Amino acid sequence: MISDKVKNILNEQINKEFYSAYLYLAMSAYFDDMGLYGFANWTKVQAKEEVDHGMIIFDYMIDRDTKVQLKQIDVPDMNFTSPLQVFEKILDHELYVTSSIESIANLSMDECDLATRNFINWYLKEQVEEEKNARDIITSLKLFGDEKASLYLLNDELAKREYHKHEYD
Ligand code: OFO
Repeated sequence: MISDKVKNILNEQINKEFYSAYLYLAMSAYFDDMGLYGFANWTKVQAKEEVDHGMIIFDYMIDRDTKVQLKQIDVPDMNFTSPLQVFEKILDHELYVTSSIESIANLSMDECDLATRNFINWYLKEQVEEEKNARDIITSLKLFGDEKASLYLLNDELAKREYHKHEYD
């Protein structure tokens, strides 16, 4: 049985994952507008993965016979000024999500909910990858971002990202 505290924090996390999808979609639209279609692709694929993250928690709550409460999704700030600024926002956002996943891990331990503690490990691992992806792109943008030819090459690289449904394993 999931406690009320764990139920609430999981419901909040579903909302954060769907907000993340919204945020990445807003970024994708910005890049598309600039003609940076590879960047637009990368952020759109990420948006789809965020929906998967939300759905995995949704399914877990259903499996545990726990009430899902959907909350309003905030509108993301769409004032983007450059590819580097967008990826810095992504890193900040993912650091925030990591800390909220860590809060779930800590709360599930406090509540002796070992199933949720075990479940959330997948997200802890996922966050390491998401932070690294953002950091790597920031590094490239800082090194070469001012040169049009390099931005074009990076855009080409990001165009290769393909969406694969994120499954919980
Ligand atoms: Fe769901 O990991 Fe990004 O936000």
